[in-house]
Amino acid sequence: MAIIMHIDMDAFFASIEERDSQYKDKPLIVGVMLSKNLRGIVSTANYKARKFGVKSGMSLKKAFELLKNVDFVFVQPNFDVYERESEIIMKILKENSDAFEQASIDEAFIDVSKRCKNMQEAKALALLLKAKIYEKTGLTCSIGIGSNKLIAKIASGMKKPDGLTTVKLGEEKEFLSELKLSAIPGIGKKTEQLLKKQGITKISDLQKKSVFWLLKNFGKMGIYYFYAVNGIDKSKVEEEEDFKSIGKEKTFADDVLDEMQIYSCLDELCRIVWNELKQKKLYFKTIELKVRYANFETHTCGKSFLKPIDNNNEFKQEARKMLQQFLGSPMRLIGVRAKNFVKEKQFTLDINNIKTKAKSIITKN
Ligand code: TTP
Ligand code: MG
Repeated sequence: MAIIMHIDMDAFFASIEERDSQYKDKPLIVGVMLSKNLRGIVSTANYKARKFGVKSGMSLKKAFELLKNVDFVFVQPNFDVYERESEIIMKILKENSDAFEQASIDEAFIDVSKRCKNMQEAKALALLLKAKIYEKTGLTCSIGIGSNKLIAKIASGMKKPDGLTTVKLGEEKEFLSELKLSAIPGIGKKTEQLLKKQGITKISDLQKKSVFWLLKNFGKMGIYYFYAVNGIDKSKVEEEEDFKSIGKEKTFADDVLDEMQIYSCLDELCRIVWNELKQKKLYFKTIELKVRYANFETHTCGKSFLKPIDNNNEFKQEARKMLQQFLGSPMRLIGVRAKNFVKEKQFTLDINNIKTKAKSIITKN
């Protein structure tokens, strides 16, 4: 039997900022403010701010509105600090596992099947890891333990913050049954709405459906849903081998405000990057966008997708969507980069493709 853990730091950026600031018990938002009139989005918020409805990805305008009667703290991200803390945490996890896989800046899967004889031992190790991480960083995390990555990932989100949830072998299906459909990585709002119209609201409703029904309604994705709702995931805990990227930037001769000109430059950059990817037979799951304003203020923004991007049009459309939020001030440079490569055109339907829900991370440097 495999014993897998998923470790996810609690309100990661916000917890670090709270730890390092003198404001301890206040709602705190980390976000990128693009101009003084509150344009920008929330990267994350501490749990005190979340009580008021503040969420990752929300516009800062809306977040500030929600907290208008409250004494709160706003911080711009300090990405270098987060990277440093992440390295410390990942080192602890790597040293205490049989196999290790980093899934994002603040989460990882570890396989502990060899060093833990049973769930009891795994639970003890999880408590030890929590203590070690806290001792080295002063930060808390939530851990899920199960017989595979899917179950461990869902379990880690169950009792946040500072949670520990274990799911015994054989109890996966029961554990999932009462959860909302969106608990399954890869089932987003659109699919949830679609299923709701057919009276399917909980995972137990989907567990009753046959693989044929799922295949008919969702194509290949239906097979993944079938396995996932039944608690099955065969993917291994393994380190990503390829963190390379391919990108292209353009510095304008004169600062540009005109949206059409900026969009067409972006299209051209995407085309150049796409051609290079095609030559190397690479597809990819992350787009990174870089924008430098006339005053040299520079922003990078990344977005990851569940399925590899496999056509140039989709690449352009997604890059354009990401650019939207930065328009409105004269630009000096734009750049686009493809990361997180997938060899050949493969849509394997395991958790590796659904690793983390689509996530946008914006940094300022
Ligand atoms: P998450 O683990 O998704 O969120 P979190 O750690 O802040 O909170 P939770 O306790 O629910 O795990 O993401 C990790 C960090 O990634 C987060 O602290 C900030 C950053 N991030 C963004 O910049 N944009 C986003 O849309 C999301 C979801 C995260
Ligand atoms: Mg987290």
